[in-house]
Amino acid sequence: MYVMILGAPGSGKGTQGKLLAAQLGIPQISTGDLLRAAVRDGTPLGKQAKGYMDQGLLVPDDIIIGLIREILDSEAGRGGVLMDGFPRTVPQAEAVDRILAAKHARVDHVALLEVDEQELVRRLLDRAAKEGRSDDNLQSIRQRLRVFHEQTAPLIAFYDQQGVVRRVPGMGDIDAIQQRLRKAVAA
Ligand code: B4P
Repeated sequence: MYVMILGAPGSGKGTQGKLLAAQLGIPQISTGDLLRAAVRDGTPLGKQAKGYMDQGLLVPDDIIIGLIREILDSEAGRGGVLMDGFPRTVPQAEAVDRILAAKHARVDHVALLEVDEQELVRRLLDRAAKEGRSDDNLQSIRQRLRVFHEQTAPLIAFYDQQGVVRRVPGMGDIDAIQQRLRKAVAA
């Protein structure tokens, strides 16, 4: 099963993705986590990505598509994957469709977490106070929200055409949201 979690920064993609992947018994892949690990390890990928991430911009598509292709072609990606934070642009979504089609597979579900903008900012500032992530400052958060509306929101129409979007209210208690998400991808 190939499942994507789509949502604005702070919508709970990482939080919910981990729980859902464990329940479905498939690996969870977060492009954000992979990029942060690369930055931490000072790899060539991390050096390329850091400037974009700190400014709240997307890392260029060719870099991200190469990263995802490697995972989907590996043993770990063979039986299905839950992706959070990917895809984020229409070219990324088109690329994953091509990669999966070559394996006679397709995207099964795209869960869209819907959260009010005020709550998104509150969560990210709260995380900034707790974890000090370098892109969780007000300027970068505003930029990430702009990028979401301009570059990622068009994916909703892209996947609506495939009939795979499951809209999930993402406000409230983490466990309650998880229950809604499980129901949505089981439908
Ligand atoms: P990500 O790591 O994906 O970060 P994000 O969109 O900001 O959301 P995140 O996953 O952290 O937040 P979440 O909603 O889980 O990306 C970071 C950067 O990497 C991007 O800006 C970009 O530069 C780059 N990147 C990543 N993927 C890319 C791609 N495909 N293409 C190009 N560039 C890419 O949760 C946020 C907080 O809310 C957490 O602290 C959590 O504890 C809290 N929370 C969650 N649910 C809650 C709830 N119900 N109630 C209260 N708090 C909650």
